[in-house]
This record gives sequence, structure tokens and C-alpha cells, in this order.
Amino acid sequence: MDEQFPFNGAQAEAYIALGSNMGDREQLLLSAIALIDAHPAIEVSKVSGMYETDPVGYTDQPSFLNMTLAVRTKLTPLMLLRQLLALEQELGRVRQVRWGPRTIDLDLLLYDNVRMDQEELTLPHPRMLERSFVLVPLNDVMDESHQLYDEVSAASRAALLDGKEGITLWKILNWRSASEPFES
Ligand code: GSY
Repeated sequence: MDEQFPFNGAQAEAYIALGSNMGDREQLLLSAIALIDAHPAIEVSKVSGMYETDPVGYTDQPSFLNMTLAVRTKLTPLMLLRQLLALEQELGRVRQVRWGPRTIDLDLLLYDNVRMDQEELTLPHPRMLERSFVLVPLNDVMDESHQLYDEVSAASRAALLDGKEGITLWKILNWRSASEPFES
């Protein structure tokens, strides 16, 4: 889709999931936010709570810290995805086992209301509605005008009531301006 993307210079709103369960998890997430916001074509507009979550899938691994960012960008979806992959490398991403522990994960969840299915990128993220560790932080930052808002909001509330993924609010960050997250 990217090459035909009707790019008119306007900014899109995208949502990015962050996760870490190796090394200094909190510092890795803070560094990721700062790097994303320092990118000349990406601006972090909202930062979710930082949640500690039980591992899903391969469960014999440490708990994760997960959060979600709302960003504004002029990059196309594929360009944004490639920047996130490059930032993972810059942050020294380590992951030895496919579903196992990793220093940092940056996943593109949504890009406006774009739907696309390509080898490199599927939007909305294909597993986001099944993952409480994505839904709960996403609900913190998602704009009410988004087509999926009602679905995300209901699924997030159900996930918290259900409690099966052990999601605990770890920290609330105040987002002031570029590269300046601070703990409250
Ligand atoms: O991209 C998903 C990495 N991941 C996670 C995660 O981020 N959080 C939790 N709680 N479990 C996970 N299992 C995998 S794989």
C-alpha cells in the first residue's frame, strides 16, 4: 500500500506498543520514547501508563513492562515501521528465542484508520485485540474518534476485570515535551 499511499503532507496519528523484559526494562522504555520523539518526522503526543504484565505465550520468562504511545507523523506506515525497526537496533535489541525474553519490542499497532495486509506490515496489528498487555495501555492514549475506539475500550475493561494477564500499573509518566518524560 505504501507506494500508493495518498500522501498529502498531513500528519497521521499512529499508535506504537513498547515492551521489554530483559535488562533495565524501565530505562529501555524511557530511552525508546526519547529516541522516537527525537526523530525529525515523529512527535510523541501521548504516553500511556507503564504496566507490569505477566508473560503471554511462552510463560517461562520474566514479566514485561508494556506501554503504548500515540504519535503524530508525516511518515507513511511502511516508513514508520522501518524507523521503529531501526530504533530497536539502535537501542541494542537482544532476543535470543523467538517468543522469549527481549530487551525492547516496538510494534506498530494502528496508523489512522488504515487497513493493509502486506508481507512486511499488517494494519491494524493482527493480534492486538487478543492481547490485554496491548489493549490496556492503548486504551490510555487512544483517540475517541478512532474507528476501533469502542472495541478497544470494551476489550480493555474486560481484560482488567478478568485479570488473567496480571496487569499492574507500574508507573505514570508525565509527558511534557520532546525527549522529556519524567516520573511522577
Ligand atoms: O510483542 C510481544 C512480546 N511479548 C509480550 C509482551 O510484550 N508482554 C507480555 N505480557 N507478554 C508477551 N509475550 C510476548 S511474545
